Amino acid sequence: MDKKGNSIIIDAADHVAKGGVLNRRLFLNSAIASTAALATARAAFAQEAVGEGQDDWTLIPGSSAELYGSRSRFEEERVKRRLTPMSDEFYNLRLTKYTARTPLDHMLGTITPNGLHFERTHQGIPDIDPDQHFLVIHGMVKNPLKFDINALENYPTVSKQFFLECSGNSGTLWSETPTNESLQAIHGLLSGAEWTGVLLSTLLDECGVSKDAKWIIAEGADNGMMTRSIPIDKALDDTMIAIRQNGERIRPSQGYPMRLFNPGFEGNTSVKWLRSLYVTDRPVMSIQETVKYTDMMPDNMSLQFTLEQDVKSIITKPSNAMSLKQKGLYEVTGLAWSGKGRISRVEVSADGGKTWGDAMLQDPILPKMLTRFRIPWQWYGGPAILQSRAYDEFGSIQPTRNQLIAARGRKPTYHFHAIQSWGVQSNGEIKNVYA
Ligand SMILES: Nc1nc2c(c(=O)[nH]1)N[C@H]1C(S)=C(S)[C@@H](COP(=O)(O)O)O[C@H]1N2
Ligand SMILES: [Mo]
Repeated sequence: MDKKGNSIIIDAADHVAKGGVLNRRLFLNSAIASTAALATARAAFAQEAVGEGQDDWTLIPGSSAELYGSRSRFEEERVKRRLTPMSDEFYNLRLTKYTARTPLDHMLGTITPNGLHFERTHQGIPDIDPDQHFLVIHGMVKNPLKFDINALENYPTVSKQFFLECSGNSGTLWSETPTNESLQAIHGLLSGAEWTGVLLSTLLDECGVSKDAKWIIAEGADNGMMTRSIPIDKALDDTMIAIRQNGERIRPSQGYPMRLFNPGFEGNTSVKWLRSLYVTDRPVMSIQETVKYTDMMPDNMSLQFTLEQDVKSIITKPSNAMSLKQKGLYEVTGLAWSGKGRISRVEVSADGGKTWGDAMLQDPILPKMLTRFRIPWQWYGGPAILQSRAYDEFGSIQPTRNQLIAARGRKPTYHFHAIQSWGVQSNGEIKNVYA
């Protein structure tokens, strides 16, 4: 039914997969779009009630302008990062203190506001005075160089949108039983932003890198002195020294005043509070690339330097952050991304992966950035299993959880990128399930 009570006829031909998955173009019909909006609303308001019983803000002048804008106090209450840890075998208490997860259920586009960007530090956030912080580039170079933030701001900069994902994101889905934690807790180590910085290739060019150089060792100025080895090919490609995030200087939690940013790579390699880049012919084999951030295979051998994030997608709405209040039309929407490049296709299933329909991809579709997808779905009121499956332009396909486990076993804790399932119950409740 639409708002005026007329029934909306959905053609049999508009069903593109079983379980109510509909043609993505149906939302171009405004009657259908508004019906879906109505079904998704948490509470249905009768139209005549609008305007009644609310304060009238038109009667007095509003507050004065601020030197630095802040959120509505109501949003401060409602939209927050999540600090609590995952309560399962893969996570320990240290994550509570040093981890904040993005509220993906509140994101509608692809850019994460700076105050909601996820945050992961191993040893806390240093309080760095930018006048006392320098980055040195040394090792196998002709002229070692030293930069402060002001020097970097005077170089030609590039601004590009990229996702950042901790390779531990969604790691709880490796476990035997499906967790009851929220969308935000499971997948919230993921954000998207416009990063501005100086391409590392520009600085390396000025330093005169030896032709025998193969790796660059990046080190942070935090208490943990995060150290990672970056292949020279990546360093000469799109790696940047990021100094701004969505237009403003990057936040202390994101690496103020400067961080390494490796587009598409696991978050850990994007070393924050960057102070040293040491050019060399071999990787340093730091704790972060030996004990941690390696993927143990079924034969107990570990994959090392699995740097590129795999093709992946998640449904952010509906998710277990909400329950469905009534039968009818819904919009299924979510995010897809690949560390290799652009997303080329996303499919959605409502029957646990037996049949699939193509979702609409929202422009712009940028390489190594989140892409939003959407598709109409009719909920008949019975059980349903919602899934999304992403493809990238290089032909990589997001695997099912069973395929991923068949290939990699259950020992890895990082790089979980398989299809995730939201189990819709008959009463409208939604749970994370294994299908
Ligand atoms: N110096 C330093 N860099 C660091 C870390 C750290 O603890 N210290 N954490 C890494 C990890 S594990 C991740 S996932 C990303 C998180 O970046 P964000 O906090 O800006 O989202 O930063 C990486 N860079
Ligand atoms: Mo991470």
